[in-house]
Amino acid sequence: MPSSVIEGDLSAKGLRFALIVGRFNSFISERLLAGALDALKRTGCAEEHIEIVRVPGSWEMPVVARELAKAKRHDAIIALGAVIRGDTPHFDYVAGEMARGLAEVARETGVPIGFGVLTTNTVEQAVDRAGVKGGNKGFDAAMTAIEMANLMRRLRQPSA
Ligand code: INI
Repeated sequence: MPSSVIEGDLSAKGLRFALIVGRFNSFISERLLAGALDALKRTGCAEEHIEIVRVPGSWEMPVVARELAKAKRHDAIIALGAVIRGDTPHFDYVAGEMARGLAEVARETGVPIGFGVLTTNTVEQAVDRAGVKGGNKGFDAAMTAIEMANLMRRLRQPSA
């Protein structure tokens, strides 16, 4: 039997969040934002503890996440957007650097980042994951950010 199990709970009470939202493909990212806000509200996050930062597209997310994370004003960040494959290799550069950059910021700063940026082959796949058949990945990313924010708090307690 393990002597202790450390995990984060799903209460957002008293936690602060920054939501980075891409304007590109905004018909998707606004649905993801609605899902994330729903999760935060339903888990007890106060409205004044939610900051929304809009960026032009997913490419811009890592630099903004880094600035926010370094300021240490939030317990977690949630990135919300959609990169949808087109006819050129552009998708690979935007999606790859966005994902790599966000992961790097979280590791470098210790501020968890909920990954709610869709990377899909088609518009239909994105729609499905923004509140239709595949649930709402913005909601899911917010729930993960809540759990991670609580987990990081616990890990930083001397008695954890
Ligand atoms: N940004 C996205 O968030 N999603 C996309 O699908 C996308 N595509 O396909 O081009 C996209 N491009 C814009 C990019 O994120 C930057 O905002 C732009 O290149 C200016 O730096």
